[in-house]
Amino acid sequence: MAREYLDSAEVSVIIHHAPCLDGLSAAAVCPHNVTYIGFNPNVHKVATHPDINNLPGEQSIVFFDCAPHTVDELLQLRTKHKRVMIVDHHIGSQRIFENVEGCFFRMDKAGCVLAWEYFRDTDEMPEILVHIGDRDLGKFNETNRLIGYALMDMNIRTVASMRSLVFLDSVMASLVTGGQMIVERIERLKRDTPVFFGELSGHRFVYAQLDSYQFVSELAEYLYTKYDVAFTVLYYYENGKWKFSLRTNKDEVDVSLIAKEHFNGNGHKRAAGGALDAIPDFISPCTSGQQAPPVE
Ligand SMILES: [Mn+2]
Repeated sequence: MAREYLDSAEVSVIIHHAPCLDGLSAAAVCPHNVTYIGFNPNVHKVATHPDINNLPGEQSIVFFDCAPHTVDELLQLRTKHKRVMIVDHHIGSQRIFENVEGCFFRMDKAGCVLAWEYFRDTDEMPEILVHIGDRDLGKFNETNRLIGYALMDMNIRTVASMRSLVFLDSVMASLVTGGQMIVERIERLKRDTPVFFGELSGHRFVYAQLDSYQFVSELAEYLYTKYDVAFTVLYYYENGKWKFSLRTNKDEVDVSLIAKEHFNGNGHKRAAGGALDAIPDFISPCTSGQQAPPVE
């Protein structure tokens, strides 16, 4: 189907979801010398994306793991190029493009798996793509949890770096080991981080200072599960500001409101954040174990 619409050997441009491990992996398995363009639908529009607009005409373009916002945007692009195809698994985009020619959607497969099948057909898929794909579909297991930790820690941002990983023979074993090391780091953080309790907007909360944003979610989950609190506040010093991350697992608590009122911030009901110039009074000053801000 997708191949009948556009032969994979003809593809000259790949527009892939970014920053996203699945989208980068989709681009990484393309075996040809093509132009890669990262596309974040939350930020970009096709019509105003400079890299897309600066393409010379008559390209054969595939959107992998992402799509334009409207059918009009797609049709507009098709006026300038030979072929523009969409291969995606986002349900919102499926609703927009399901009756449009050259748009292929599968809800049961991730972008990188769809890309592999399109470009590589029956070749055996590297195991790492199965795990990246499953994570992208929200199917978590012990192995892909470890791999996810390791990949996130590597902060992969480019197709080239993803490609250099995907085809390494040792990649699975190395990422699992790397992930185990990160699990150890998180366990150590849970064990060694001094925590304190406060009260805000009638809610008891637990707070702790961290070195960075990394592992905020893991530590927050640990703390709100362990202690009888409405929410967690984890904070760290970054770029001259104190950053605060609020998390809750309680339906009756809306941390976005608390972040707005007390932390100059915003966010979602269960996860929110803010930034202040100083640590506020209700995060009690210098209890034992609290570190001074780093000297800059
Ligand atoms: Mn995806």
